[in-house]
Amino acid sequence: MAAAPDVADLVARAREGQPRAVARLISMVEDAAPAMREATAALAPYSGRAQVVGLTGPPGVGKSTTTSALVAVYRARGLRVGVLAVDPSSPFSGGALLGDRVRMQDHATDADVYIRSMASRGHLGGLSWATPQAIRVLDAAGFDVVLVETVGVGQSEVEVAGAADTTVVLLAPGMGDGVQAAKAGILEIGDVFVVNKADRDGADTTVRELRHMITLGSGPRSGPADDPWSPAVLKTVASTREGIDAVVDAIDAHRAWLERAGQLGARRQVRAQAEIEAIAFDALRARIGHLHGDARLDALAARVVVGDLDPYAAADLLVAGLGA
Ligand SMILES: Nc1nc2c(ncn2[C@@H]2O[C@H](COP(=O)(O)OP(=O)(O)O)[C@@H](O)[C@H]2O)c(=O)[nH]1
Ligand SMILES: [Mg+2]
Repeated sequence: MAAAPDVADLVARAREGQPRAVARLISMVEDAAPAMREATAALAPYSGRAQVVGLTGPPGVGKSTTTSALVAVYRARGLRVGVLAVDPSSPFSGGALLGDRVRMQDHATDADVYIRSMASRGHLGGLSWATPQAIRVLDAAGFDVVLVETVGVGQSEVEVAGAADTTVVLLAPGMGDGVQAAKAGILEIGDVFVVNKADRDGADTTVRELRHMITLGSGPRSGPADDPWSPAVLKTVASTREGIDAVVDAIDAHRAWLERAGQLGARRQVRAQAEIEAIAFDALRARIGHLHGDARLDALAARVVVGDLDPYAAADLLVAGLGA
């Protein structure tokens, strides 16, 4: 077993930009290590500075290629970039993540870029709990931009939208036209839309359909009525980095709007609420889990068996007793 980490030292070294300290802290997040609580407290004063950008979309659309291209643009603009590639669908790092590593190789020797594949390892609370914590580590470590790549599978794109200041939704011609996107609920979460693989046929059709769908509906993320955000729809060829500068400009424009329209604080408030809730649920689940074999649970069960108490009332008594 590894020795209990010296958390203060670890946080200090992460803040100096030492990649091994950053890696250790993120591993603690993934493993839900007991020392994470202390680490989170030590990191808290340094968080809230990074620009957090989520990238989501169907598998194979070019998220990793785009992420790598975005890193190049941010580096050219003198910014330090942290990348989290979160794959909730595979608890064991599989081929997809290996592929990501190859695509990210361009930046492997750059000390101002930190790239990490993260699995949620199926612990309770899963992605919702681990991702914001890992973002906090990178934020406190002084990365100016944190890019979070998530495979668009069901719940995960909604979660990445919750964790990010700006969410970039990627589609490709033929695989995710406007109608499909609307069905998948992806229109509501996108602040910037990118039609990647614009070197293929049908890109203009997809762009047109997306623009149409966006003008039809304005979701809760569009902000105040007198200063709404209308999402940009851009075309890229990530593999040649074509159009990627414009994506960074659109992300920056969105960030400026978030600040101007008072939305940044609002989003972060929602994010913090979700984080607190996830941690609290985890704690509650753990406490209820520990009640198996507990005398209180035994006593309540005995009363339910004989019909002296119904299970709802018993559960109420159990929950009320948790505070004690
Ligand atoms: N033709 C074309 N292929 C691309 C483009 N961007 C990415 N690809 C390729 O699409 C495949 C999937 O890309 P990847 O970034 O791993 O997608 P992800 O699953 O969304 O992360 C890879 O073979 C990429 O080389 C593009 O703009 N045009
Ligand atoms: Mg990928």
